[in-house]
Amino acid sequence: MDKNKHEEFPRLLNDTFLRAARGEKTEYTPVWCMRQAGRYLQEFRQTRGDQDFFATCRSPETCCELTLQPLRRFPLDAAIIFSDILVIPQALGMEVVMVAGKGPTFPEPLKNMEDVQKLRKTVDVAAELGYVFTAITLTRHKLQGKVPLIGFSGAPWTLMSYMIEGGGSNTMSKAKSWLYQHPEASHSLLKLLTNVIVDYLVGQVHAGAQALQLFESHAGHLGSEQFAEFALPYIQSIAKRVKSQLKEDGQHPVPMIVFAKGAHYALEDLAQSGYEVVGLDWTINPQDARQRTGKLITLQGNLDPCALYASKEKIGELVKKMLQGFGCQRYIANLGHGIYPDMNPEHLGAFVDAVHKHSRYFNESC
Ligand code: 1CP
Repeated sequence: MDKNKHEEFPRLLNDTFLRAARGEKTEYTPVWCMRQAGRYLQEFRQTRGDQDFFATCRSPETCCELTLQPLRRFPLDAAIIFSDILVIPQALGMEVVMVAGKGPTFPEPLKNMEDVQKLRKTVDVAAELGYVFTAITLTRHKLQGKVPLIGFSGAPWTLMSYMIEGGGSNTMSKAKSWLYQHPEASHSLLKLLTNVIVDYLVGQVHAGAQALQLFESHAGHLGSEQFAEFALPYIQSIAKRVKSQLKEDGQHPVPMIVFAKGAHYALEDLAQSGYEVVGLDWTINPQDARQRTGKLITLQGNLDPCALYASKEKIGELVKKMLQGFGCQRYIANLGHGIYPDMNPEHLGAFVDAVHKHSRYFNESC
């Protein structure tokens, strides 16, 4: 990858999100929203049209357009590249299709160790996922330095659970049965995923991503012991390896965010897992989170997405309370999970405005 490409990118005009992520002082609290490029926007639905979801993911121009749409509406402090976490199982050789009304589906999920053996042992990420890198580079140019661009990946356990369940699941019982019945096979699959994720995230930075978020969306299905055995070591290894690879490549480091949904039991461990930022879901109380993690990391989150169903006035009150709970520095505001398709975009606007308005006032005094 051409390292010098970075020098050609437009100059960054708003680095508030990056400064907060690095633990530097900010005049106000930066804010973005998980799934900000999504179906709740009429223009998103129009652009997506009837096109197959993964065909959209493979079209850099469309990914770029979808990424930019929420920024035209709201003064968000970061963009996140439109893609999906399930492009990695595809790169490993699995078929994933989007079934209307059902979500992403694997026609042939993993059933046993023999199926793991059939996966690609190594993945040339530039060849298999180069379309994501192209989308990132294009978006960096089209953003014109307005805000930083976040790249992302699913974390190993979350990807493993989709590959075994074959789609979404309430219990994750098939994937969890592997952890109890086939711990060794589970570890070899998790290791394989970790290797691909590291190359994929490094490639995203080379392509122009200015921060990275790792989504361990299914952490809540693991208890603390299984998280410690099957999730945390891989999460830690990803941060360490991505950072050392970037250094070796002569690339600037970028802040890394870990979002382990439902892993409140592991908050202290996550705070020391090598990430600059820990993303929180809405089940964690902001004051408790701050107390348990100290002032050494930046926290991100965590308004209940369903709070966007409340009136704009109520959203303002909830934001004020959330900002007070987290304290004014080392904080990035977000929802505790992605925005839902039936939500009113204006209410996301009210959320963003309330964060900016109230935090300017709070941050003056600290
Ligand atoms: O047709 C559509 O538009 C389908 C909806 C949709 C969208 C908008 C899917 C299917 N993926 C996406 C984009 C997406 N996915 C982004 C875009 C950037 C942004 O945030 O704006 C991101 C970051 C993801 C990541 C993702 N995909 C996660 C991790 C985040 C999370 O929500 O926890 C997960 C779990 C997925 C899987 C997935 N993809 C799509 C759906 C409906 C799901 C969930 C399936 C399930 O578990 O039932």
